[in-house]
Amino acid sequence: MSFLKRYIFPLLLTTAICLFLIGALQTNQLFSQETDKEVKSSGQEPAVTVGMTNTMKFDADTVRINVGEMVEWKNSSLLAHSVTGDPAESSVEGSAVLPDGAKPFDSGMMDPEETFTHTFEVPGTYQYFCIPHEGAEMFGWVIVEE
Ligand SMILES: [Cu+2]
Repeated sequence: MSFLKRYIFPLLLTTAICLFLIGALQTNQLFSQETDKEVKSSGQEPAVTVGMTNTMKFDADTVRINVGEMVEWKNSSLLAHSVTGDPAESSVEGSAVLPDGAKPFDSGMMDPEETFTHTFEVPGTYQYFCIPHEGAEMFGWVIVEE
């Protein structure tokens, strides 16, 4: 009995924990595959990809696309950033400027390597900003042509 208590039970417990962790990892992988599928099934490829840098800039800071095209942002830095085209989220007036009739957009906080996409349906010039670096004037512009 003491042999069971000292060796077998801890071994069983460890095995159970390992199996649980493996199960959790697999579930996570399944979820992320699902997300990939959803993104791909939207069928749209980004017209352009904009990086986000350690020096608190969007790179390129200005991009030109046509109506209906999608822009992808990738946080290619070690900092958290956001892509925010929503005047309601800004603390300085003029950080976000949208054409009339355009819907605001906001990535929320993006950790390193995260991506965000937005499709632009209304022509005009959009100015967006990064919430944590608004004070450093981390701004970007999307010019959407008809
Ligand atoms: Cu930023």
